[in-house]
Amino acid sequence: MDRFAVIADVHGNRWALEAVLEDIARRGIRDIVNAGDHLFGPLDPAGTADLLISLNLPSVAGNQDRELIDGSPAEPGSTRESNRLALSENHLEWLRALPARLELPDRILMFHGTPERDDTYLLESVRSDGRVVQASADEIAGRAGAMSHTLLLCGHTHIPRSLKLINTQIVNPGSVGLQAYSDDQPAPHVMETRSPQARYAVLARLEATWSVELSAIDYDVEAAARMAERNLRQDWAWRLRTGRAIRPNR
Ligand SMILES: [Mn+2]
Repeated sequence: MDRFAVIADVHGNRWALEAVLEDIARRGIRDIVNAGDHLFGPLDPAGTADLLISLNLPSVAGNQDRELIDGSPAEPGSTRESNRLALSENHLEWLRALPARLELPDRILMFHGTPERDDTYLLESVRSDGRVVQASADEIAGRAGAMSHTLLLCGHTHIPRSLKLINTQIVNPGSVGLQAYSDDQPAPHVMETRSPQARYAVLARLEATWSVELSAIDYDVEAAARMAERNLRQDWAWRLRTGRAIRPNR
């Protein structure tokens, strides 16, 4: 794996995934790894699952993949319920088989949030007032644990970032399928790239180090946004079209 692409947080956006795969192929890159949260959302979970299963990429599970396969009942009318209804047993089997962490050749470790938790941010911190800030080196080191890998690959925040801490390169490629969201844990906050483009990363080995390219590409945003609208999710449609989490009051 001297040159490969990293994708994450596809969130059922098959249109964005297809565009990213095309861009990766256009560049002659054959190896791709996937850091999780593959299907969750009001778009095309089954079509996305079919495509990802056919690709057979080294992949880990995200927190919202876990929510689709845990045994707890889904709230009627929730995304979780509609996704479970849309997915076949084959799709769910595929999700169940995904590991939380994956060791890749040459001391590369991939996970969704942090090595220990799929629902914790690694490179960002949410302050108690809801401000999202870049995590300090101490915070990142505390969450990452022993930094014995040359490369850590994560997702979950949907914010593309790359940084080097001591001897470890840490890369979050950003989200293929959803450029903005809001969450109420650990405090109410928003995450947003403020651009509708799909994100992924290309990594290339340069002797003992890695060069990292964070890519942003166009895709058929309208097709995805119209699907969100068809599923009565105006919030998702706005986020897909703008890369912003909250629609301003008019
Ligand atoms: Mn996630």
